Amino acid sequence: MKKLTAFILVFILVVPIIPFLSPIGLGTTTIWYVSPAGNDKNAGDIQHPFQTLQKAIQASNNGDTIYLREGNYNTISSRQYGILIDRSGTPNSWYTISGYPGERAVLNGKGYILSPNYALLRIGTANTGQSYIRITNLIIENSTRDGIRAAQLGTRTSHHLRIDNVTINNCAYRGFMFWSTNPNKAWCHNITVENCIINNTQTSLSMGEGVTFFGCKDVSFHHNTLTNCPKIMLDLANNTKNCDIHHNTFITTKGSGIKLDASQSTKVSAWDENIRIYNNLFLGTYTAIKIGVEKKGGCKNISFYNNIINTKSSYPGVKLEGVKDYSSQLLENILITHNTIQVTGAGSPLQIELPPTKLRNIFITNNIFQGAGSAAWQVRSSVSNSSDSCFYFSHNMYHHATRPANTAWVNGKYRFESSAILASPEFVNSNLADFHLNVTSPALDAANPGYSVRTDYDGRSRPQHTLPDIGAYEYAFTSENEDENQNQKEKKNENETMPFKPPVITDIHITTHYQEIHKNLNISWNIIDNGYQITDTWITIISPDSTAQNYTLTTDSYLNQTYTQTGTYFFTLGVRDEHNNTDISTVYSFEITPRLTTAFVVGFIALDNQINDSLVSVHAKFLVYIQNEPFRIKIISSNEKILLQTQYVGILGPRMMIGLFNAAIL
Ligand SMILES: [Ca+2]
Repeated sequence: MKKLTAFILVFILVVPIIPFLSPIGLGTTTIWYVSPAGNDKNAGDIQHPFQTLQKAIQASNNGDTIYLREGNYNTISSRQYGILIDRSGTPNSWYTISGYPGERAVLNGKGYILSPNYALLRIGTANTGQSYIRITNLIIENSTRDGIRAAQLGTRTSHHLRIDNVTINNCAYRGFMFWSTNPNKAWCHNITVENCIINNTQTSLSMGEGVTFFGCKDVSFHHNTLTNCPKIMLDLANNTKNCDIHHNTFITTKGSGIKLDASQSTKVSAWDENIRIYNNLFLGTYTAIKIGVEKKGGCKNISFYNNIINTKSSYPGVKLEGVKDYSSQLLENILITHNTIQVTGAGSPLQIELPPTKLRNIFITNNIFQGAGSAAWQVRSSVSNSSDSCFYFSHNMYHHATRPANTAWVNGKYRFESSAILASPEFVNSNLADFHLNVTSPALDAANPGYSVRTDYDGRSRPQHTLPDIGAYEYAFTSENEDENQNQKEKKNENETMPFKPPVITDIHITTHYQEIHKNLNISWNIIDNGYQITDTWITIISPDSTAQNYTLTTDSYLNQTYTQTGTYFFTLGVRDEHNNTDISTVYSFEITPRLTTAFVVGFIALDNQINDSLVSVHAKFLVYIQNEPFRIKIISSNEKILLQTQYVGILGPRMMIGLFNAAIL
C-alpha cells in the first residue's frame, strides 16, 4: 500500500503567475545577484552574477538585497554555519535574501553534514544577533539540521526577522528555529513567519519540531501550512510571549499540531504568555493542540478560538496537559471559545489531564464538540470534576454521531452545563471538512455573546442575525435563505400528506468543480422514481454571461461536455414522472478556469484502503495548497498502471481545498 501512496504523492503541477518586484525604492542600497551558472569572481550584478550565496553576503553591506536566480544551490560555507547571514538591515531597509521574482531557487543541503545546533541558513553567530532581515521566495531542502535558525547565546538579540513564501522540505531537525537561551536577558523578538510551507521535518533525528519559538517575544505566525512532522509541528516554549498564531493549516497525520510547553527546567519557572491562536485548520490523526507544562511554570492568558479541528484519531482534539511529578505548574486564564471540534475515533474532542489545583480561570464556551466512532465522551477528565471552580463552561454543543452526548469526569458522566445544547450541529458536509452550519442548525444564534469574538472562521462579522452561533462559523442569513428555509419546511409538510411521492434527484456529482476551458466536465446524478415512470429529465445551465441553456435528457444520467466561457456556471436539475410529480434540485455551481495554475498536494488526511482479489484501491482524502487562483486539480501518475479518478472537490478556504479520489492498480 505504501508503494501506491508514494505514486499518488508524485502529482503535480506548475505554472505560477509570476509577480514582478522592482528594485526601485531601495535607495542607496545595492542589489546583488547569484546564479548557479555564475562565478564568485564576477561583479555580482544581474549580467555577471556570483555563484554562491555566501559570496554575495560577503560582498553585500547592511540593508542590501540579494536575488538568487532559478536553480539548485548545493553549496555551504562551513559545516558549522551552513550559510551564515552576518549582515543586518534597518527599519527602512531590511536586508533581504530572495529568490528572483517568478523563479524557483533551491538551497539544497544534500551531501553536507552540519554540526548540531546549526542550520543550512543561519542568522547570526552565537554572539552576534542580526536584525531587520527578510528571507523570501526560497525553497530550502535536505538540511541535516535545521532549515533556518536564528539564535544567540549571549545578550545580543536577533530581532525583526521576516520569513515569507519559503518552502521547507526534508530537514532532519527543524524547519525554522528561533531561539533565545536566556530570554530574561535577551529576547529573539518581532518575528514574522508568513505564507510558508513546512513539510517533512524531523526526518532522521528523534528531537525537533516543524517550527520552534524558544524564548521569543512578539511573534506573528500566519497563513502557513505544516505537515509531515513526527512530533510537534509548532512548538512555543520557554517564556515565549505575545504571539498571534492564525490562519495556518496543520496536517496532523504524523504528529500533533501545536504545543505550548512553557518550561525546559525543573528549577526555573518559565511561562508562555499572551498567546492568541485563531482561525487555524487542523486535519489529520493526532492532537491539534496541547496547552501544558513540561516542567516548571505554565501558560497564562491563552486564547484559542475560531479553530476547526477535524481529526480521525485515538487522541484528543484539544488537550490541557501537565506532568504529575512537578508540583509548581499552572494553566491560568485559558479561553477556548467558538471552535468546531470533530474527532472521529477513540479520542475525545477535549481532554483535561490536570487537576484543579493546577488550573485557574479556564473558560470553555461556544464550542461544538462532536465525536464519532468509538469515543464515548465529548469532554473527558480523569483528574478534575465538572463542578471544580476553575472551570466556566457555557453554551457548548455536545454531540456524538451514533450515541447519546456524554462527558466523563471524576464526579460522574453526563455532566453538562445548564446552557449546553445536546443536538447535532448539522454541518453542511463534514465528510469534506465543510463545517459550515445548515440553516436549520440548532447552533444558530445559540452562543453566549459574553464570550464571543467579532469575526468567524471566514472573516464574517459576528454576530449575524440576532446572536452569535456556536462553533467557528457564523451563518449568513439573507432574506433568500430564510425564505428557502421556510419553503423547505413547507415542502416537507406537503410531502408527508401527498398521495403520490414525487421522484427524487439524488447524488448530484460534478467530476470536478473546477475545469479548464474547452475541456470536458461531467455532471452525473441518480433518480429515484418511487414506482412511477419518469417522463422528463432536464438540466438548466446558466453561463457566466447569464445566458441560460436547457438540455432535455432521455435515459442518460449524466451530461459530459465542454464549456466556452470562463467563470462560474450555475445549474439545476429537474425530473418529472407520469403523474406530473416533479423534483427540482437546488442550485449547484462549477467554475471554468482559464488555465492550469499552481497547486500541490501537501498531505493526506485519511486513507481507507480496500484490497480485493486482484484490485487494490485507495480511497484518500487529500489536501491541496493553492498558490494562485483560480485553480483546478489534475492528478498525474508516474505509473500507467495506476488509474486515478477524482471524486469530489471542496473548498476549505481561499487557499486550501480538500478532495477524495480513488486509485487502483489494474
Ligand atoms: Ca447568528
